[in-house]
Parts: sequence; structure tokens; C-alpha cells
Amino acid sequence: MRIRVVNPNTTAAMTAAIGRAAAAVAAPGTVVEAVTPTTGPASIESHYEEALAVPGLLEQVALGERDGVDAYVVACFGDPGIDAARELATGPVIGIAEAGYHAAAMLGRRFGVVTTLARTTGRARELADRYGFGSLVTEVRACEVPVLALHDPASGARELVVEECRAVLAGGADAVVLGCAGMADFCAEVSRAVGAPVVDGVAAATVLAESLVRLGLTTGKHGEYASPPDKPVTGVLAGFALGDRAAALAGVRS
Ligand code: 5HY
Repeated sequence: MRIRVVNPNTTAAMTAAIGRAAAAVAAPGTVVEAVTPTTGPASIESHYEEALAVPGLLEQVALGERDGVDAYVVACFGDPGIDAARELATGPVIGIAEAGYHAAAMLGRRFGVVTTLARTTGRARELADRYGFGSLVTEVRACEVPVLALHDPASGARELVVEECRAVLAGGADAVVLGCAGMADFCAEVSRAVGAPVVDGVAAATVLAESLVRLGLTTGKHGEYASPPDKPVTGVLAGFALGDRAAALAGVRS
């Protein structure tokens, strides 16, 4: 089984760390391909950057369809472009926020989220509502460390994340979801430090994607996530016009 883990930002070092976290939980025989798009923002901490990250994500999904990939993980906590990716993909497409929330919802009555910058907390809440977990989220807190500083020892990110997780648990949560793919390799250490379940969405999404493929399940293609209709795309995104790929996506792989 081949699982393509797409880091929608263009920081290769982060993709490598994400790939290690995914490979660490993948079953024997599962090939984890961690990929970085050729276009997009260095990190995603705003709606503008999230929008700019979507073409790169779709580029990597389209290449995955050509290469026969079985499932995809969208390794950014905003789950950017997940609906568009599902229209292109045949196999399951799992966002790390979606997976993290599903896992946490089975570990206690309520859970909280610790993310990077406060300006991203709105998106985290919005996704919880979208996925049906809004009433289970106690709070979304921010450690105020930028995504690309998470692995800079001078940022004190790990200590700050532990502190915020402790505050979330003190606020009545039974579990915590880490709100950034860049925190994936913090998870075990943070969970030990706070003595409670801490969920990393990269790992959760990887095993969920594997499970769906093992169940023989694919993205539904009869309605909303049917392949996009073919039509002209002009300007810098002209290369994203599906042209005969629309037929290929709609016809060959279904
Ligand atoms: C992420 N940004 O997981 C999000 C986290 C965030 O580049 N990878 C990013 O801050 O929303």
C-alpha cells in the first residue's frame, strides 16, 4: 500500500520530519511517501497562505493519481484544499485536523487543541464544527511559536506546548490535539510530561488512511466528490486544467 503524505507548505525539512512521524506508525508493507509541493508558502499561518498552498497540494495529488497512490494525508492542521483533493483522488484523503479530532473524540468526553499562532485558532474551531466535534472542544489555545520556529531550540516550543497542554487539561479536557504538523515529533514527549493522551494528527491520519484502504474503501465519486468537470484554466494556473486528465480521472481509475 502506498500512502502519499503531502506537506502543503514548501519547507523540505518539515516534510522530512512529517514523513518520519508517519513512517513510524505505518504497518509493515505500507510505503509512506512524504512529498513537498513545487509551489506554495514556506509555512501556513494565515488564510492567504492557506489559499496559496492549495495548488501545490493538488499538484501532488494529481501526480499521485498518475503514480497509483492508494491514499493521501494532508499534513497541515488547516486541512487546506481537502474537498478539492477528494475530487481529484480515488483513494481516501485524510486531513490531520480531521484525523486528530476523530481520535481525540474516542479518548474522553471532551478535548482541547494546542496550536501555533492565535490567529489560527479560528480555523481549528471551524474545522471542529465542520467535522461534528464543535461541542466536544473545550478550548483552542496557542503557544505563539511560529511554525518554522517550532524546531528552533531557542524558541522554547516544547516547553510552551507542554504548558499550554497542561492548561487545556486543567480546563476540563480529557485529551489534547496538537494543532500543527510541525509538532508531530513532540507528541510522545508532551504526552509523557502531561500524563494524558496527546494526539498527533499526522500519525492519526496515517493509520486512518491505512485502515480505509485495508477496508477497500475509496472516496465516493457519485456526487460532490466526483471528478471535476473539464474546462479551460487560464493564467498562472493554466497547467491545472484537467483536459484529457478529467476523462482519465473520471473514466480510467473508477
Ligand atoms: C501546519 N501550518 O500544520 C499548520 C499549522 C498552523 O505550515 N503546517 C503549517 O499553524 O496552522
